[in-house]
Amino acid sequence: MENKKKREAYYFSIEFLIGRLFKVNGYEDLEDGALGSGGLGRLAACFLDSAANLGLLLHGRGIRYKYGLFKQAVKDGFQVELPDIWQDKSGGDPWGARREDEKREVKFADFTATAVPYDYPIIGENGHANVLRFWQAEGSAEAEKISEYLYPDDSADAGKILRIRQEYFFSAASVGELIEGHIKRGGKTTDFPAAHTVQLNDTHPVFALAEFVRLLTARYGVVFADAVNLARQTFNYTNHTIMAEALERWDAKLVKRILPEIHSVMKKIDAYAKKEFRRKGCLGGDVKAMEIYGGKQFRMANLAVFIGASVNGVAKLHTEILKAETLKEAYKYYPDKFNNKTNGITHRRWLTHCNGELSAWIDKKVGTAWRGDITQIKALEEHADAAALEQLLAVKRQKKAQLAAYIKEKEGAEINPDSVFYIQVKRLHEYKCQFMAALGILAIYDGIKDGSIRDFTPSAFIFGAKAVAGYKRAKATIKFINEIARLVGSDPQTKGLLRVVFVQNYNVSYAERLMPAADISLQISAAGLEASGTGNMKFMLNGAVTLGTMDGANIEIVALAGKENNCIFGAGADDIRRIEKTYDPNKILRDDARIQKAVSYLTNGKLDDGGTGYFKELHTSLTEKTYNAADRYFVLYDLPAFVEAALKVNGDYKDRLGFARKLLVNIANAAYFSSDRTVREYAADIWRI
Ligand code: 26Q
Repeated sequence: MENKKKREAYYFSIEFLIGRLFKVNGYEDLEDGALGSGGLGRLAACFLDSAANLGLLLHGRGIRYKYGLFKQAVKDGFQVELPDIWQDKSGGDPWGARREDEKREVKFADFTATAVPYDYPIIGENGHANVLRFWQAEGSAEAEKISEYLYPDDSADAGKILRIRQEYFFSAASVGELIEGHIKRGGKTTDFPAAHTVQLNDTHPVFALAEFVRLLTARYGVVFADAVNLARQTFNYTNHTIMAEALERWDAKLVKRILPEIHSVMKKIDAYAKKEFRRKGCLGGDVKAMEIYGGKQFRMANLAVFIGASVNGVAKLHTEILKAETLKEAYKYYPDKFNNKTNGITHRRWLTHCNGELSAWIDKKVGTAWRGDITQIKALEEHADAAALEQLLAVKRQKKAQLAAYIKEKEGAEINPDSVFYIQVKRLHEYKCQFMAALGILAIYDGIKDGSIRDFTPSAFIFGAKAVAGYKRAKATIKFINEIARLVGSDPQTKGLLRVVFVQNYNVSYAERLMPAADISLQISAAGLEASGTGNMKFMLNGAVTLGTMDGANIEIVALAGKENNCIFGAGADDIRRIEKTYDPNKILRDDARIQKAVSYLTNGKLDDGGTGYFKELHTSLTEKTYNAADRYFVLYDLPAFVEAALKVNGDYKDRLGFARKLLVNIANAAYFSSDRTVREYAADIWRI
């Protein structure tokens, strides 16, 4: 086999949450590159950083959105969405290099869009440079719409069509670029996989598979089965969620209307897959579960699993759930594809860059080698003497004071830097259970007032989260938290003890200030639903106790840093499976007076939702079956344990050095969660670069 070029890896992602990529003189007030909504997009950015620093050839491909994720303001406690015009701050986009010479056409049935690349260099500290390429759609007003917004509202057909166009647009531009470049350099179609491998970040770029087959058969004369085989040696798929509503399915009718050739290629792949299933002795229900096309819809995850050489989850538990539940039929017939790649974060951004004080302290204790090789941070464990722990507490105090000053300036809210900082920052979603934290705070508030909670160390609960614009319960939760902030902050009995702050416009730059300042990291998802979490890792690395459920990477965090140095509570994924059929939140409400009291704030008139009906809606979500089961995310089930755990860590905090030791052990054991480790694993096991 001819193999002149080393194999290079490409990361196709609909999101890249870069943040402030380049903090260089003169550009300090550059806006965040918020071309993403959360963990999946930030993971892509961390991977690029790690690959560049490890000298691995990993390039990114995505969309150059005109507007990033909306900017969030909070008015009267309600989220308001404002456009994020990231390119226009401080003189446009100084880092993207427009590549006229590399532009290409992407054809839809009704029009053709021009895909113009903007290249961003991703440079490691060693000078190794990879390229992140964002495609911008041009050529007509309808073409330009394609790269206007991240996640346009897809509740109606017009929005769905736009989403399909976006996904196909960047996938097809990238696949076309790679194949054409390969042939131009004298490569043969048959040795394409020896020179390229592609990681599909969730299902959003999965049209790339169909486009690859389409292009090879239609343009390069490859026979269909060979094209499928080449695709199967090239592409790999990462799953980031088991939530049914996020597993993409596209209406075949819509696909046919705007991408007729892709429609027929995907149908052909489905027929080809079904033949293979039959050869493997797979029948009936198993075929239905794995099928790509059932007559009405295309199931993108099934397409990705059938073609992908590798299928991975992003934390151990998540991968186990994929194998046992979500994709169990595929696991039965294709067990070798499945593997786990526990997520990671780049310590360069999430420690060195965002926490200079802690980094300098680590240098003093163990030397500076950890900056290049994060595994060396483990040596910190030998520095748990009282003097060292006092220094660590002083650093934490400093980061808390800095955050408090910033919050005062940005939000106008006062936080005592000597209080315990509980922080929960992440996308607002019911499964992430911000609502439970809010109810828990109300239970603590009541407990302080009625005297049942004594010796409570003053605490601040800090939240940051964006809610998808059309997600009513998420927006209601933001208002609820803000009302609780008002209630506990204006009550003379509690205001010195309890403080609640919801920070506006949580983004990467805010995260860089929040992660170093937490004492306690809230990771309280309903077990089994948070694929991994990566915020949990950032808090750990900056020295915080995880107050969390046995979910996602929390499980691996406590396995490494010890349950005794963190605080785990609530139902596990197996508990939830056991109770889910018979779970009755109304029974919990009837039987537990404290919970009943906390929940009553939704309806007792002490909190005001401004006549929106939001709080009634939240109450309904707990007590009535709607589009979901009553309390679908087991908030009331876990709430008593959450309150108890939150009070337990509050008590632990009183033992200053004991608490500092927990922080230290967490930091010392965080190296495993470096994306350097994760990217090395992808490179060795999947990409073979
Ligand atoms: C799907 C269909 C229609 C519209 C939008 C979507 C959609 C958009 C974004 C589905 C999912 C996302 C984002 C998912 C995400 O960020 N997942 C997170 O990925 C992290 C990195 O692996 C994990 O750590 C988190 O646990 C997971 O929630």
